[in-house]
Amino acid sequence: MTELKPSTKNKWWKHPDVKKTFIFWLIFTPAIGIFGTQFHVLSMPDPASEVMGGVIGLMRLFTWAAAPVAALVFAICATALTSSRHYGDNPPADADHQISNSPRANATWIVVSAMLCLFALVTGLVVLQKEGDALHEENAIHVNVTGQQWAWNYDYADGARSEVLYLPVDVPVVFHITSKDVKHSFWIVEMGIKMDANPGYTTETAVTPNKIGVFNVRCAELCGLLHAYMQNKVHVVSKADYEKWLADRSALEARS
Ligand SMILES: [Cu+2]
Repeated sequence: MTELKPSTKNKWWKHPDVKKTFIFWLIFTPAIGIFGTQFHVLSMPDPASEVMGGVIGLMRLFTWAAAPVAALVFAICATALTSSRHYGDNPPADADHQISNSPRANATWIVVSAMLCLFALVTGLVVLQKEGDALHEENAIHVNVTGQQWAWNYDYADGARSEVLYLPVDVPVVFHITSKDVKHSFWIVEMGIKMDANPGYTTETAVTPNKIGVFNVRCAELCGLLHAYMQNKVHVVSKADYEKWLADRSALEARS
């Protein structure tokens, strides 16, 4: 193998392939970031709670944080695919630009990946905290949620049971969740909350719906044959409509 002059050997960044990779990286980073964040908007529902707004914001932030890393992998691939080939058994004269076994490169990558993990952890916990906030609201409505193969039932504080979830807008609601048979997961898609429903145990989650409309409740834990159909709707209505629904429902139950 041809030895390189020490001055050239140390300046690996002057290698044409490294420069090419850098240019690819400069192009790919914003491309992945922009495409990724637009893709999230297309695939995620319009938020119906502050928590979901936070989740979508987090997905965008993580996409931008991951874009330079993904872009580096793609840039190296693109350089490898577009650089001139080398044939023969011997390595090319300039092959000594590898950075494997470089303590500095290892240390840099460990520090960068640790910082990225820490960033993801801290920003994730901040959004999770928002979900926790509604748990401690004094004016919150409490609803017991029971999952069973393959339906959700809702018990309100007044003892009445409903197969449809009605909630007033802008009022915090605490869900006490359990299961009658196997593990399920209570998921209100547009509100960004999801919590396991375990038999013999009650879990809690809370949210404040901030948009009037009809949203999806699904099971997010594979729970048997009809798991995919274990879904119903949550109706978020004005406070007046909610009171009316409660009164109508009580009247219906009194008659039956
Ligand atoms: Cu399920």
